[in-house]
Amino acid sequence: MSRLRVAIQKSGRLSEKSLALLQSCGLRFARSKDKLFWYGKDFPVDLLLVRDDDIPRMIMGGVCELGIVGENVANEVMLDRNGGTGLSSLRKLDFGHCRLSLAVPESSGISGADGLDGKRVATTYPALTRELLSRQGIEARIVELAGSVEIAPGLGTADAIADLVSTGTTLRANHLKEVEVLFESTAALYGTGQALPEDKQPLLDRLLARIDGVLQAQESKYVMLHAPRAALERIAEILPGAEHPTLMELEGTPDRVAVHAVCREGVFWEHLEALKGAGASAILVLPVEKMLA
Ligand code: PRT
Ligand code: ZN
Repeated sequence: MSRLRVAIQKSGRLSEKSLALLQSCGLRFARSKDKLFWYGKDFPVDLLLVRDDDIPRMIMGGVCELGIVGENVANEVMLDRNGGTGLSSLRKLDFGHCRLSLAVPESSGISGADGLDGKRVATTYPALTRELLSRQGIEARIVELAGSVEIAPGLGTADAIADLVSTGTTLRANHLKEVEVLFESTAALYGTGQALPEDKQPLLDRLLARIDGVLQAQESKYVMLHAPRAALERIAEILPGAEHPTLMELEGTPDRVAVHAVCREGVFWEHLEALKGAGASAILVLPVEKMLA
């Protein structure tokens, strides 16, 4: 029987959440410690555990059909390969958030990309940095480094860096200031962008539908409340992202109804207070575990 392979990062910032996403889709694996291959038990999808940098090329080379990797890494490979056919983002995921930013020594007078023409910019993302700068008409001298980019200005090998930032702690510890965000990145699910062979495509479609269900459920809440019939219109306006709420009669009180709704946006205390203000009572907000449209 045909199977799919998904590559995820073996150990790093994306590992845990990549695995958790697949597990939320009902995938279970026979884990083999230290091995790179986990066999999918209930659903014919196997895991490859590798370095994140290898994932785009594994998809392009046909080693696996899918992979979860940062957009920063995937875009670097695509640009390096002149547009990189055989790699395409299928779903943006809500983890691995970071930004590729320009940073300069605290004492530097450079205040953004426009001060970098002809200057040396150290980065582990040479193709992406060159592309993003040249879109602004800036031609910098890219100094490609394998790691520890943040120490390059102090060593005198670069005037600026283009590096990933999340909290900014690393920059501060190295007396660098962030002067411009070049690229916002999250983790994403990548595939080849082409239709798979007939035996595999239905499997991919099923997996994508489950992933969509998980992503939607993460954002959604199930809200239940009691409300006067007269306030229904106002209440429907307040419920964030709710489509077609369900109305139910409340035994013995014909002017009050129970409202149930799936809200596809965050439900905050402010919403609950506004609902109460509009006449709602007995308001309950429940997490949604699974969803299939
Ligand atoms: O071993 P392997 O090659 O698989 O792992 P890796 O060390 O290359 O990658 P890893 O696990 O560090 O990062 C994997 C992915 O996580 C990256 O490609 C990004 O898409 C995403 N990500 C999110 C980050 C960060 N946040 C991040 N802060 N990747 C790296 N960093 C680094 C950054 O390079 C800098 O050194 O963290 C430092 C800055 O962090 P702050 O919080 O001090 O600003
Ligand atoms: Zn890496």
